[in-house]
Amino acid sequence: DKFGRLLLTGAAGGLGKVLRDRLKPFADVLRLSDIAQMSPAGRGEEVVRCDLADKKAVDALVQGCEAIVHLGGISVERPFEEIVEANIKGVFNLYEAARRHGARRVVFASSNHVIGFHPQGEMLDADSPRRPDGYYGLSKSFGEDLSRFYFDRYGIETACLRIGSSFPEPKDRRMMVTWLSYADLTELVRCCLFTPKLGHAIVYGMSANRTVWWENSKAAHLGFTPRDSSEQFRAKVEAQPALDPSDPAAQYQGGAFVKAGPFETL
Ligand code: NAI
Ligand code: 15L
Repeated sequence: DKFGRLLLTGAAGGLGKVLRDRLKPFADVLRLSDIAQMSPAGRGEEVVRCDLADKKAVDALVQGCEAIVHLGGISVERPFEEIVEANIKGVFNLYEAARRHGARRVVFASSNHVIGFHPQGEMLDADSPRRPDGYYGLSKSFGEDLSRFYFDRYGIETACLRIGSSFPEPKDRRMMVTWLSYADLTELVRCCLFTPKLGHAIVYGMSANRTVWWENSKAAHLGFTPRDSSEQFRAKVEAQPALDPSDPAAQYQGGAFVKAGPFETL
């Protein structure tokens, strides 16, 4: 299975750099895009620098692509005025371009921050109510709803990946639960790109960690089985001092995001 041309947005970012090599086998041509500078195009690559908030540029970016892995956007809590450009207008521009040019499938990097205000320890699934923990989480929640609309109205399939914490290693106790290894991330994206019938799916992105707060039974059709576990890092993580249990960062699934801001932008 291979696409003719696959688009990867956010290619200059942490996960974009990881997936740049790992998605290569899935397409004849991998088109890479970001607002930031990327390393020059290698064999089988195209590099297009563009701002997701620029509708015309995004329209041209998507033309010719059969599928999209959408990682581009602001990835942390920021003032609404910034989030609205990159994440809200950005995801709208992307789906409009997909509709206009006939791209059939999107893997959308949503986030655990759409459910960040659920208490730690509570088990959630795809149908649990969303409780975004900030403007960033709200923008991902919008992206999930927007992609649902483009599926219902136009049949564009999307997997919304509610990624936990995808870094080389978990950095704290919370990430022992939310960690998603790069290998498991790659396998999750592969499953979403190639499952015969994707539909519109919500799937949590975490490795096979000893403790988890999310379950993916409603996304079983993807055939995703994580292989890694954060357990190998436990001694290192637990050598750090624990947060005060009254700290909201220790109480809610979104961790420190729940206490970011407010931002004074007036
Ligand atoms: P990152 O911040 O390293 O990468 C995001 C990329 O998007 C950056 O290279 C940035 O330049 C680009 N970008 C920002 N604004 C843009 C704009 N207006 N137009 C075009 N490009 C723009 O983030 P990371 O960690 O690589 O995450 C990738 C995606 O996955 C993001 O959408 C993030 O929200 C999501 N995610 C990541 C998690 C993680 O643990 N790494 C967890 C949950 C979600
Ligand atoms: C996210 O959504 C962020 O993009 C990432 O930088 C991490 O902070 C992650 O969530 C997390 O919750 O650990």
